[in-house]
Amino acid sequence: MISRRQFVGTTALVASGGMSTLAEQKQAMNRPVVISTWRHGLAANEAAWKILYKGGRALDAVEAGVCVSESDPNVSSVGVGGLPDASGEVTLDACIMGGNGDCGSVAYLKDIEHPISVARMVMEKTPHVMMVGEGAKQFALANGMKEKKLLTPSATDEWKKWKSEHPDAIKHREINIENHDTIGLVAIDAAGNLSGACTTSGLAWKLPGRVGDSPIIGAGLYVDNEVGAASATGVGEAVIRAVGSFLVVELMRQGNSPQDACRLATERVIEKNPDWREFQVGFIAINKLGQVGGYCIQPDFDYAVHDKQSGNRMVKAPSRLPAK
Ligand code: SD4
Repeated sequence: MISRRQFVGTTALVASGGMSTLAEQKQAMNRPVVISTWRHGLAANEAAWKILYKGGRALDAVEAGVCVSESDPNVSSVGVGGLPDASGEVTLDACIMGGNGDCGSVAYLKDIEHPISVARMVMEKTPHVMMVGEGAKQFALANGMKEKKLLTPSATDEWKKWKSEHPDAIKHREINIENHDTIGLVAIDAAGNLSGACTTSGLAWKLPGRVGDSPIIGAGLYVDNEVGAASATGVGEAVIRAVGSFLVVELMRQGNSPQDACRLATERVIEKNPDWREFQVGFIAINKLGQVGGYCIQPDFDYAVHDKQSGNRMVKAPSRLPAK
């Protein structure tokens, strides 16, 4: 029997897609689909697609996808290539979520290449949702992860340069608006199950101990199997104030398309952050039909989409501010 929640979700989707019958809705379904933030999302999508096109689970696909970015030394906001905090230490944040409220998260994690896999272990092997710092690291090591030095030579050079130019004051928002290419990746599999993953080294030169939106369920990532999934990129403090990804999913539940939900959530971020013109926030979203969307404040955000019809490609997100 269809639950009231399922009925409401389905009705909203039919309304948002302009479809009148469930048969029409089924025909319009685009599954599987994976989408992810920024250009490095293309490689992440490839890895996720290898699992999705064979009928694999969205949860496995999202983890495999973002692991590619975490291992890439050229991606300077995620994993091994991540830029450090103000003291020169790389600290990582990540979370993962399945469609039924199942989620796990790690924050302020050091010396581990794949925080997303630790987040998944928190979800699957503990009664907890979130682990941080040394406790999270010891948990990872006890569960088979290897310790690894994360600061690359080029990240060290960049940090030294920044340090010499900013010997005293740390104003992290001012100095970090260029550094925002966290990977958020959300997918729907052939069976119609949704999952998402989000992983980052956070804002470069952040105050030691700072944690952003990316490992916070509801802020950097949210998934509801009956509605859709969303992830955020950009200045985490601004996203947290609006509980951004949860808001995108709730806006889809109310009948908005993924595109409109991302736009409306960005408007909420703008309302909650008077200095919104000074920084970037972007959202991506996917709904139960496999429709996707994205929206951002500054006009420089694009996301990668991989589906059967069109393969893997970049899509430029519409922005609140026009190109300069
Ligand atoms: C954070 N949202 O830690 C992250 C930063 C980032 O794309 O790069 N996002 O605030």
